[in-house]
Order: sequence, then structure tokens, then C-alpha cells
Amino acid sequence: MKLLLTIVQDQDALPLLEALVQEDYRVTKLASTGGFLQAGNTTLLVGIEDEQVEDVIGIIRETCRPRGKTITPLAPQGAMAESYIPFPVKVSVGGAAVFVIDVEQFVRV
Ligand code: 2BA
Repeated sequence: MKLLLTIVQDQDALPLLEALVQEDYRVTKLASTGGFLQAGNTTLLVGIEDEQVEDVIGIIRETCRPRGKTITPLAPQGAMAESYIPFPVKVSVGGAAVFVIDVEQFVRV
């Protein structure tokens, strides 16, 4: 058994959740925050059999798309602060970051 720990943009979370539930997958949705942008994103936990991994990754691929985000890095502290000129930087976020984790045991009680 595998656990797909899947980090997606908030805009993609609901369509992905619905697509997975539609296909009878069980999903848990968690609110999360990306360390780099410090913006909200969504983490989905999907527990599946080994042979379902490719199908679920296919659904994630179809549902989640990359988007450009523009950020302005924070001003440095100390000596460099006065010469700091805010300069927006564009990064591409998503479609999804997926960790495929081996599950030793799954028990529902
Ligand atoms: P964030 O950490 O907020 O990162 C958002 C986007 O910023 C990343 O998109 C990437 O394009 C860029 N980025 C992140 N760290 C960077 C760095 N050190 N230098 C330059 N650019 C950087 P994605 O790669 O699509 O990641 C989207 C979100 O997925 C991340 O949000 C984070 O919450 C999660 N994530 C991605 N890779 C991860 C990993 N190896 N471990 C844990 N979480 C991860």
C-alpha cells in the first residue's frame, strides 16, 4: 500500500478532491502553507494500493496546472538594507508536488 502526500494549489484542490472521490478513492484534505511563498496551499493524503499509483498520478496531472506567481523578496536586515531595491521575482508553482510513501500498515478500527 502507498500513501500519496500531494501538495497542490488551493484553486486545484476542490476539482482534484472531486475527481478522486468520483473514482472511489479515499482522500483527506489538509490546509497547509508553502515555506517559500508562505502562502496557503492544500495537502491531500490519498491511501491506495500499489497498482493504483499511476492512475491517481494521472488524475493529479489532468487536474492540477502550473501557475506563475510574482513575489517581492523581503528586504535584507543590517548593512545591506539601505541599498535594497524591491525587485519582483516570478516563480512557477505546481501543478503538484507528490510524495509516494510506502505504508507499513493501515488499520481502520
Ligand atoms: P512553496 O514552498 O511556497 O514554493 C512555491 C514555489 O516556489 C515552488 O513551486 C517553486 O517554484 C518555488 N520555490 C520553492 N523553493 C524555492 C527555492 N528554495 N528557490 C527558488 N524557488 C523556490 P513548487 O515546486 O511547485 O512547490 C509548491 C509547494 O509544494 C511548495 O510551496 C511547498 O509547499 C510544496 N513542496 C514542493 N516541494 C517540496 C518538498 N521537496 N518538500 C516539501 N514541500 C514541498
